Amino acid sequence: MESSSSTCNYGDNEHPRSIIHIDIDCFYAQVEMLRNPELRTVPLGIQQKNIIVTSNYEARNYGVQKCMLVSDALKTCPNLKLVNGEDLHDYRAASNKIFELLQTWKCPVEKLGMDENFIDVTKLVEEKLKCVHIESVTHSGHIYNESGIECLCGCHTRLKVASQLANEIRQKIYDELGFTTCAGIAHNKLLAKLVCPLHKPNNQTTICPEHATEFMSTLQSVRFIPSIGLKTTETLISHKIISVTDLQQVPLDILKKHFSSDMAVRLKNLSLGEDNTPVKQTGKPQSIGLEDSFKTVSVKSEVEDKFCALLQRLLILVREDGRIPVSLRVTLRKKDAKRLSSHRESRQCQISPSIFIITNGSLTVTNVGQQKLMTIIMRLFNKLIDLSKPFHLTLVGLAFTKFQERMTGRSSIVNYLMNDISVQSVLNLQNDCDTSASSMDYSAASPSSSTTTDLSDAEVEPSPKKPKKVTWIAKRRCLSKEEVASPSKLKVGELRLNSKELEKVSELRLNSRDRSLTPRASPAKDNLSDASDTMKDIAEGGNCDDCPSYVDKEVFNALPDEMQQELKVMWKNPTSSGMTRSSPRTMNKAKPNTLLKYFVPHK
Ligand code: DGT
Ligand code: MG
Repeated sequence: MESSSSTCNYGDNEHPRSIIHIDIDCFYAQVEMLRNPELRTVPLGIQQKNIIVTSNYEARNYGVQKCMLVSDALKTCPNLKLVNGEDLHDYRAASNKIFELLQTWKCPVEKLGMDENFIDVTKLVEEKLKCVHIESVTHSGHIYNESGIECLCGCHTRLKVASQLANEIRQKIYDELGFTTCAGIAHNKLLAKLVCPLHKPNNQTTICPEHATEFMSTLQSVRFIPSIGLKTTETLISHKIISVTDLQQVPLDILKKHFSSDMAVRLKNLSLGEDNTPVKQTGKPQSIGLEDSFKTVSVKSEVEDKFCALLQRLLILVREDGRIPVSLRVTLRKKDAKRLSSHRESRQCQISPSIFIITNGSLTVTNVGQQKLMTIIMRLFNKLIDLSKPFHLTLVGLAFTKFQERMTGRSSIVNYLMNDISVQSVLNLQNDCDTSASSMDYSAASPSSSTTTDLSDAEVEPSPKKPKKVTWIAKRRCLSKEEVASPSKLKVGELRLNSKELEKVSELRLNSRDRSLTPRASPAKDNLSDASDTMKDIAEGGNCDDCPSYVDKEVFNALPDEMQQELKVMWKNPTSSGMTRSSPRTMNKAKPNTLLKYFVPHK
């Protein structure tokens, strides 16, 4: 459950936000029907093990339900066509495509599971309202309990516009990807999600704030409130708070006896349909993993086969993700025959990024690289299992848990040039022209994924020993050879520099930072000669006579002409650009996030 600290505070009677919740109809079934159109007209069930995890609406008409046993489903609908849905790859790919499409509205999008997304269209609604006559705005789709007095804050009109947007979004998902969807539209996430399935399939429902309490009271169990989990439900039930109406009616003081004060308030608010949690833009996952469960495996060679199969599938996911992994985790579930129980154990270690090669913008691993990974996996396995004794496993898992992030740190120029990012993108260097250097580059591994490392990388792979500076030199050499750097998942349209320029700028900047930290040594002394030549080549193209003294000329010269001109104008007219020449530090304070700041030498 969200803590109250992560909520936005709005005035009591104001409903400023417009939130859309979108859910794909019979998701796995639609993926299968898109793959094989013959399935569209027959009752279809998606099977995992002996369970129907979903079915198309044709099958639902016969009474086939989610989580039915396959045997029961076939009794209910003898002509049910079954498709195995245990390989989630295509479902994940479809889910990612939908998420990517939703980004095109430039609003915060929060992914919830595989087929649900929240979109905060508040700003878009405001913009739309500037160009339309309020009287001409109508609702699209269904409205929950239409009668209602116009709210003074104007939310009815905003929700009408949001419903039009929801319709537009759903239409685009259908036109471009072929999926029908449902949508819920409300002033908060809770209500948007809850009204979404009211008119299934392929439809949408809007609810206005004045109906929130009444709508919530229609929920039979507190468990139906999305952020109330099993444990909270149990506690509530143990105190005879079963339905949402019970929760609405119980005095807050009583709730506070059983829950923390924050939690009690949150529960009370939820029961009344109040929810201030923001739509948080979803980023890339911190780890990418797969697991395989089975009855029992007790032979090492069988375990190896399982890992090998898992690795093949995992490498496909990593390729699609685009980031270069630098850490690998192995998980086992061990069965304890004596205690009739099982438990999980994991070990992880760093891996060399040089195992991964980027060819034509796509991440690949050679056969030799795969063998290396298998060696690492089996070494981790040996750490987890004492092979001198019998073992019984019921699950093996593999996950890449840390990724190399390049040029996405706080001071990266990417951050200065993108408007609305939460930076998760990676600029893929063409590191296939170099192995030694990139294998050293652990320095920029994602800080967010600093999970504990059970084994030191030295036990599995040699740890990086070369100094950072050498790494950068080798990388730059690589660039100058290839002249390519492809931004795989970066929204290039949002950058003013192209990827090649960004690479150059960032490398030059980092290099100059290196040099500013260490007094310039003679090339012969620190092996910088190649690097200096390359720097000179790049620097020769531009002209920075008008730059202030603190500006790194090489960085400046690597910028596109128009940006150079823009900066020169700003330097010439410091007052109009809101800066003074007094010192770079003052400049920093005067304009905290301007391009100019980028030129302040790092201490
Ligand atoms: P809908 O939204 O009611 O039209 O139908 P679905 O199939 O989209 O259902 P939803 O949105 O609850 O779940 C999305 C997908 O997730 C669904 O197509 C299959 C999978 N799924 C749902 N429930 C379960 C479950 O209990 N177990 C497993 N393994 N997968 C599930
Ligand atoms: Mg769905």
